[in-house]
Amino acid sequence: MKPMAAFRSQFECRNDDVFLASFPKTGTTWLKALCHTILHRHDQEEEEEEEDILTKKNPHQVVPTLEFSFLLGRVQHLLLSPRRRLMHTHLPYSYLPEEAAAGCSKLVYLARNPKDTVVSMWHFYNQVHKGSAGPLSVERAVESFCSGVMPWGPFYEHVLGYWEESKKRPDEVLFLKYEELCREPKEQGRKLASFLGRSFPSTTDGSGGTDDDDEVEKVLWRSSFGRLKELEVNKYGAVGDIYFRKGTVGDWKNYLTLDMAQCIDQVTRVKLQGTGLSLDDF
Ligand code: PAP
Repeated sequence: MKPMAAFRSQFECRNDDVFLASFPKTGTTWLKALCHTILHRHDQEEEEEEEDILTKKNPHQVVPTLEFSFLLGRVQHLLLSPRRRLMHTHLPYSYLPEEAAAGCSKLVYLARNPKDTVVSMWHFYNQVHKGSAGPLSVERAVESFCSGVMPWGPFYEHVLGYWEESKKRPDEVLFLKYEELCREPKEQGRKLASFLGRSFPSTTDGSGGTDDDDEVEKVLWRSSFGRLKELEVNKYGAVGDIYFRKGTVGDWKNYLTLDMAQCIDQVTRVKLQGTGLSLDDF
């Protein structure tokens, strides 16, 4: 595929690049909004609410997915940008441009529990193909997921590629989980900011809290599902609201039968055995 080859051969890494990576439907939109907000939170022009670029553009327009940018031939402004570059990819780790994989930049991976990923993917597919071939059944979606026939390849190999790399190079590859971000957003937000070299200053205020809680909370709120979903740009803009469905953990319980859930759990057990990684939904 030409654009992919172009991405792999033409991409030149910079030391301060930030790469985000994720399997589709594991929280990409959230990760993009969060990282952008963390990195730009002190920019003069983005201090004020009305100057927040997320009020004008969907997170996918703010942080491009590189393989799409190459496919559409829209890469020059990004590649030549004088600012610190924040980019995303759905590619498996082994497909990354050599330079990026070799470690000249920061890489953040977001994983999600497989059952919510399938359900989110299934909804998305049916939304996108509404009115065409007829809806995809949830059974077929689960079958496809379990057999590894997915856009960007099999889920487990995708996750494990980045997981292994994060263990080898923890200073350069950060592995996050959607469920942990939901459960302990402040801790995870701090971890992410610190990894990106944009730590929230941490001073204890004597009451067990910290003085910078406001700052963390502001960043989390700006990238939150509730806020983004309600913004005009995401309701009626070019990209639409397709990336904001429920944004919760455990929605699979509303769609998967016990058999389907057990089938996914079984594949998960086999694939993750001995890797030290768990992808539960808590
Ligand atoms: P992509 O990989 O195609 O870009 P991605 O953003 O990963 O899509 O998937 C959308 C999922 O993230 C949706 O999950 P759901 O179907 O289970 O609801 C969407 O609701 C969720 N999502 C989008 N933005 C946020 C956010 N700010 N916080 C939490 N979840 C979010």
